[in-house]
Amino acid sequence: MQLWRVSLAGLLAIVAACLILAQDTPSASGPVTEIRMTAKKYEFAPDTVRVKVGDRVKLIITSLDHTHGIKLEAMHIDRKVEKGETITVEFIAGQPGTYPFECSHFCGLGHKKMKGQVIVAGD
Ligand SMILES: [Cu+2]
Repeated sequence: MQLWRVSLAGLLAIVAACLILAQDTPSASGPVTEIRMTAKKYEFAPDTVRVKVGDRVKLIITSLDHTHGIKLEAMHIDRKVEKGETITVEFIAGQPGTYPFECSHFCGLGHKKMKGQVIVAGD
């Protein structure tokens, strides 16, 4: 009987710990938002991506004409997209705000203008 109580207490402690951990990362179980995007000289299409706080965002990016890159600094993303290839980058929309991204691989005269933004809306 005593042993049963000890193990029950242990079980409750584990459950409590799991709940606390789960609260720390509520967004990890949020819905996945998939957004397809193309990159070409000198634009991302769409160039504005709207998501909600807590979304797990999957950007599926295809480069149509040249090697480009996507640098989304706030999410610690900087990836190259080779011509004709498709990459997937994922992040969790943790905080409301507007987060700019840009092409991070020199692609020509308009490279500096090749930009976009992720807008994370609050509840
Ligand atoms: Cu570029």
